[in-house]
Amino acid sequence: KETASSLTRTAREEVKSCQDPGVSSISHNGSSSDGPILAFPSISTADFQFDHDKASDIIVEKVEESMDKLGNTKLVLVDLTCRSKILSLVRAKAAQKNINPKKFFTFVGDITKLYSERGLRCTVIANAANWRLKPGGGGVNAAIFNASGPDLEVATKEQAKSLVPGSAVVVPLPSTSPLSSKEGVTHVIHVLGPNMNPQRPNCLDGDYVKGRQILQKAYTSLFEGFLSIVS
Ligand code: AR6
Repeated sequence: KETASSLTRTAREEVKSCQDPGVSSISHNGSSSDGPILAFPSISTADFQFDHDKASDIIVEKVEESMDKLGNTKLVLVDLTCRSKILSLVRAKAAQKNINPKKFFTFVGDITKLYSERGLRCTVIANAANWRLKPGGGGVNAAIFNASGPDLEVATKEQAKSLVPGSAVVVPLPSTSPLSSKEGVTHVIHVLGPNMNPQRPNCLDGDYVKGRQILQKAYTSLFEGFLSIVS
């Protein structure tokens, strides 16, 4: 049976063995001289079961398209573990396309604790939402709503009641939310991606022609939403 301390040790060793060098050695230290950072999860690739290889092509393509518009801002793809397949696919494809690693990089961590646990201050975070914009349901959606307290649900309702696949909504986070006070998050952008899971609404039944278009639109809406906040 594993004890709490052996689990902590395992987690520490896992982080150490990651390629992810952490914040201190990569100059993304969140200091005030840095521009705003958008941290985003890989939309649709867990609960919504979208193919990882296809999703990674779209992420890199959409990041590349946004590069010229970023100014002093940065984009960061986040996942919980360094064994994340989507992170390694995206890292490899971004390197192949010579995408500037100072403007776009991957990062291992809980998107709701990036500053407190990993020292990376991201003022804007994206959520892989559901169409009703409801808390719970698992994945990153549950984590973000839990970490925000009730403020996010109230603030979200003021902006939108629902989302169609491929769209995003920018929600200013009240300063009373713990995600704002502890992590420095000012906005959450909810994004609804394509769904390939028959157990979830609007399943595309493996139609990757539609799925691709919707995921492309989702990332376009996300990055445009981010740029509209920071410009
Ligand atoms: N921090 C960073 N990344 C995370 C975290 C976290 N705390 N939690 C999960 N991920 P998913 P989807 C990663 O399933 O496929 C929800 O129930 C995860 O490893 O959250 O778009 C909603 O209500 C994966 O790489 O989103 C919707 O109904 C990525 O986040 C549905 O799931 C997205 O995984 C959306 O499914």
